[in-house]
Amino acid sequence: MFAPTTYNNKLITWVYNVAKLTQPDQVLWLDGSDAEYQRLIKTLTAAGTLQPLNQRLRPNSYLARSDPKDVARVESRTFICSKEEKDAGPTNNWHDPDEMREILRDRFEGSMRGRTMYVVPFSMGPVGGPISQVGVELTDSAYVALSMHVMTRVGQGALDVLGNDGEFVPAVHSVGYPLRDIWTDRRPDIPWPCNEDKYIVHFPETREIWSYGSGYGGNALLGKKCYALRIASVQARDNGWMAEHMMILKVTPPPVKGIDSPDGLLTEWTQPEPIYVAGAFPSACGKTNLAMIETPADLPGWKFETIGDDIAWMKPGADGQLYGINPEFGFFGVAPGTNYKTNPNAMRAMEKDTIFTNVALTDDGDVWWEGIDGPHPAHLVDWQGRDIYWRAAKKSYVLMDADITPVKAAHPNSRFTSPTRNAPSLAQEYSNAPEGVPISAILFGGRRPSLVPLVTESKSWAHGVYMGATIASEQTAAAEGTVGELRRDPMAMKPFIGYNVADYWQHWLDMETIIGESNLPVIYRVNWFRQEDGEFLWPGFTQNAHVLKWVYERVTGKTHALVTPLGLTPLPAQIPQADERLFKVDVQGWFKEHELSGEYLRKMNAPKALQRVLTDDDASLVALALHED
Ligand code: GTP
Ligand code: SPV
Ligand code: MN
Repeated sequence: MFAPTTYNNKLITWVYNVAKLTQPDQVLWLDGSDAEYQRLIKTLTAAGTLQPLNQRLRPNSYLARSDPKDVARVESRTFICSKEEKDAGPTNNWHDPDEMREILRDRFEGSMRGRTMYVVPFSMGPVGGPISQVGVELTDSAYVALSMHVMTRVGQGALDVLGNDGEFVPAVHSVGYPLRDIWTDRRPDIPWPCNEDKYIVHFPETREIWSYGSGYGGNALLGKKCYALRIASVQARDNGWMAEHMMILKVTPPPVKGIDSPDGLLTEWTQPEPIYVAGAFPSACGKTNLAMIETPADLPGWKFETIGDDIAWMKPGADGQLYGINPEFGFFGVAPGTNYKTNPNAMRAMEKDTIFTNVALTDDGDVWWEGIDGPHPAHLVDWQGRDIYWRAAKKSYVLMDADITPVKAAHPNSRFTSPTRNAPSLAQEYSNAPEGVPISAILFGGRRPSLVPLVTESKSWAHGVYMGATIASEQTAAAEGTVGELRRDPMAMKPFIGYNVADYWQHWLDMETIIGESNLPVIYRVNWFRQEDGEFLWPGFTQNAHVLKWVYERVTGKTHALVTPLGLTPLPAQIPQADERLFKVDVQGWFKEHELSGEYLRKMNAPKALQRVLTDDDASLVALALHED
């Protein structure tokens, strides 16, 4: 058994105190080794939480089915417990920290009885890297411990970085399903223990996380949204950097022909420098797809490589540029809709070493979901473990109950958990540039069926911040709520800003002076989702590479752009693949949009600078409207 080597008093005392409160049967420190990973798998298969998949088709891969009531992040049960309510702001649920500590004491008292408490020391970012940080999660879920193994860098390395008195973010997690009462009366465990009562709690001032009642995703893998976004966004504000819900992508153009040699026989080719693009899109709106984009057939020679798919930590470097890392070690990606056409790199990443959660199971022991390649198998076991049958006439799987109820085979928020290293598209900088990659452009996108053009370059940093602040997008299945409803999701961070959204926007505005004008990334608003008559106007997926190419040409000063009231857009010849309706400016529609955005910014008490940008945009629109009349 692994005995931790740490003399960090704060850590040891905290582990002791949490164990005293939660009363697990044993405490196990994780070392992050492969042997340990396999031990966790064994524990979980014995408990019925994991089911081995066909090891020939999916080596080292497993299926988990969650409780049907524990399938996504619970934003309504997520709390920011700052001392003052105004510091949580209008986008967060605030609760008084002292009161919350009492509630938590009550919930966590004895909550791990009969279970093992895993101590999971982890590094967000390469171990010891200049932007990296350490956290420790205490969890009574082996599934969470296993998932942390994939998603973060677990083990002694993180403890070594901590040393005797290093700081770490403490994160306590319990599924809230103890197996014993105070007297030793036992109840049997179940495959997906959880509790109806859920609390996902953050104390931003003391940088602590407490999560109770859920075992799913961002609710439970505390390095991800709770730490790397909610707590880190507060640290970032305090220290002049940024923690964002962004993918990072490397874009390399083809070599260009240089001057021919005097004899005319030798052609010299030079390879232009790559650029790095970050992009914020709300949950389940295409970050993973874009991060893993393949070169389309009509852009030979262009290369796109993955740095990260969900989270970016970005700090100004010594040369003034903004450097970004992906602090994660794995992908926790949306399964439905993923196939060898839409995201071949994700498909390859999950060919092995993957934990699938809430997808369907085929008769030959492989996984299946809506939108995967190939025909519909006649029979599947759905994400809830029920037999379902394909009915072509109904274009649906059905249950053979009295009503022949149509059902989804996989849950819309079913996910794959795969190691980052499995992605063939991974850029070498992911592992060999712990100092991060210089970010030249930032994309903001959302699902907008109308109005918003394919791509618009901001007129200034503040204009770009305004573009991010006013992102609206259709609700997806990544959190509870009504799918399809348009909701505001500023910088795709609405559920993840650990403090007041108005202060967050001010921090974004302040980054202009922190980074300095000559090093500022250029901000773009993009929209892959514009529709007409219910059809997407843009094919999206690999075709998004054309937008990336245009962004590359813009930030490297290689091309002009069309000036519009809303910002700069490509000249028609620059993206000939794009239907002109993708760029149509519906003036009346935008007036309405500005009205709503203005209302929203005022309601959020946005910095005046953002409200001014909106007024300027509106004035440009008036000019256009007059011109058109
Ligand atoms: P989180 O992991 O929840 O933060 O989300 P993500 O942003 O990584 O989402 P992901 O890439 O998994 O989004 C997948 C969804 O976006 C699927 O429904 C895809 O079909 C859809 N999608 C991705 N790219 C495109 C695109 O270019 N066009 C269209 N129409 N849909 C897209
Ligand atoms: C998201 O919802 O943005 C995710 C999935 O990336 S989760 O980790 O569950 O938050
Ligand atoms: Mn996400």
